Amino acid sequence: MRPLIATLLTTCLLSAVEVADAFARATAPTQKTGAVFLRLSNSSSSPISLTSASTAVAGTAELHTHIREDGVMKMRAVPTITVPAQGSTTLKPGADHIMLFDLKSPLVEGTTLRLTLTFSDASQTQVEVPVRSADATSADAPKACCQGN
Ligand SMILES: [Cu+2]
Repeated sequence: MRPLIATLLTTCLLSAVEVADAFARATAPTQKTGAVFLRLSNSSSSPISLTSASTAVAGTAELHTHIREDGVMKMRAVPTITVPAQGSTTLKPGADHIMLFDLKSPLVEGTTLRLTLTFSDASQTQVEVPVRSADATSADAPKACCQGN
């Protein structure tokens, strides 16, 4: 067994799911809901599901997806979001996302929020989530071009 894998196995509290490219969208002062997007990569040989999320900045956090119903895109709460074995799942605008309800204060662009993710293997991961603009579509810092996309 190669040394890197041996190291990972000995630190067994580490989740097999790695989080990347997390971002939240800035919210208006009166807005009580927000959304977080990120990519989950599963390095293990079995599927692992994201089962819950929580953050101090919101009363509750739900796992959501978008479905098309009668030609209209609607949001639905889902119990879990599965990350395939040796694969990845991307939570992105218009698809799966983490929905924040009952925001304690607006999400301000340029700040960060701390999110705790719990997985079906009982592991937990804390993520520092940067807040991007209200219409951000990726974790990248905003570009001057691309208005109206
Ligand atoms: Cu939602």
